Amino acid sequence: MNAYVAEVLEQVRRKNSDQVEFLQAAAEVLESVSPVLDRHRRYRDHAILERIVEPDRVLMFRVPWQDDRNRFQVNRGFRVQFNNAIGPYKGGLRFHPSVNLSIIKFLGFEQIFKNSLTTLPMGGAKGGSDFDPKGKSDSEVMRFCQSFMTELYRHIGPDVDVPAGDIGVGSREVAYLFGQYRRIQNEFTGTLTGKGINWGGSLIRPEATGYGAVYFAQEMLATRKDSIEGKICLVSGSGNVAQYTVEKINQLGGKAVTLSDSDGTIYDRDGINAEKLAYVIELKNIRRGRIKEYAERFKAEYRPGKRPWDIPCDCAFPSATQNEISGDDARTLVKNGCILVAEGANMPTDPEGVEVFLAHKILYGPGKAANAGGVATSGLEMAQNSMRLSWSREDVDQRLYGIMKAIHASAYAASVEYGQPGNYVMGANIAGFVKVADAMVEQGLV
Ligand code: NDP
Ligand code: 2IT
Repeated sequence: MNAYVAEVLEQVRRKNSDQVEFLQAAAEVLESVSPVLDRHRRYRDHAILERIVEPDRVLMFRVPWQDDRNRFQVNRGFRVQFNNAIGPYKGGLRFHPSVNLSIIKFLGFEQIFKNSLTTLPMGGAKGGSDFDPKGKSDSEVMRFCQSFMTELYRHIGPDVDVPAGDIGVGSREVAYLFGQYRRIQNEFTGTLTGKGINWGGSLIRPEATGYGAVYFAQEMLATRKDSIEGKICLVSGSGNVAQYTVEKINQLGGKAVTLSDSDGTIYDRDGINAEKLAYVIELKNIRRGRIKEYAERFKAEYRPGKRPWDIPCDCAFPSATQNEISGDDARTLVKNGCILVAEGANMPTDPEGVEVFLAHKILYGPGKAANAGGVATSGLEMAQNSMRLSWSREDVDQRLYGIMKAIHASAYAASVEYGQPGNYVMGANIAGFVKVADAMVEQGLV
């Protein structure tokens, strides 16, 4: 490894020793860009690595709210504005009990390079709370969102920082957050993305991350003159990303056979067709039920407490959460014939698992490339809001498809340029990094 990279990585480890997820993400990116630092002295002279690993600012705040029994509750809110060298801060909000500073920093750090890859002008940020929307009434979620925004509003804006959804933050939460922002600021601007279609949202944004992940998979398969048609696919999670991943797999002639949630996995050998997917969308987004009910409804197999990875497949689309594929899971996938992994989730494969996929030279699309379609379409929502226009489904889908092709092409080109053709981990990290690093060099020491 390049000596400068090793030195900065050591500093990062020393300064953030308790931030396991952030260290994992930082180590992967820094190790990947090591050959770039060997070739280009200017990044060291401009202290790019020291600067890029330190967020511009970290906001942490109290979120007090009242539950339906009038009891006072307090959660912790976060917004990490990591880097705005190429555009306003942009990234989702995650509401999940596991949320802490390490998780928000890892997500914000990844977002810098992902957003750079999209070809659109967006910087990197992430936020959220340890609030758990599960089991809460709509009124409780509304009061929580209003309280969260009562602090966050002063730090965001259409040219400053544009939040969106992530785990636990879907159309309902974005709507409550936007309503409160609009009220406090007395302005109607595109300060959040993922908005409702009738009030500034973009068509295809709900579908974008899942569709994009499958488009990215198609691009990887095309390098081997193959396609998704006829492929057996495992999908984890059953939320926003998983749902539209299944829809696009079906549209392109593949067969999705699993979905999961934190309680277990359903395995439907006949495939999760459009009708069954409509049931899942209603179950998860309206009734807010558990995936187990699918097994009862359609006589599919339910595997309590298990993830999908030991089921034989051609392709895997992890779409739940970080570190959901271990080294052992990766070995099992490869042994069972899996030839492609496209990450809908952020950092779903742990470092040992990544090594397994790279060693076996399977088509492995890391999250910051494969799931960039979501934030890219958020960028398209921002563009439409600025113009006060809205584009058709076909138009947005076409642009999304073009962006996923461009991300694939630039990641592939960087992997070739640095001597490891088809290593998309290296390629995506380098392509995403160089654009931001050059902007930082050009803009001076800030
Ligand atoms: P949702 O909240 O809609 O769905 C999340 C799904 O993952 C649920 O099925 C949930 O199960 C499961 N899940 C969440 N946490 C865990 C956990 N700790 N263990 C097991 N299962 C878990 O979120 P999204 O679909 O939006 O996000 C899924 C992933 O995709 C995340 O990694 C997110 O960062 C990433 N992503 C999302 C984008 C977007 O546009 N939404 C864009 C790019 C990436 P349960 O209901 O039991 O919690
Ligand atoms: O991880 C991600 O890229 C997202 N959750 C989407 C962020 C966004 O701003 O649309």
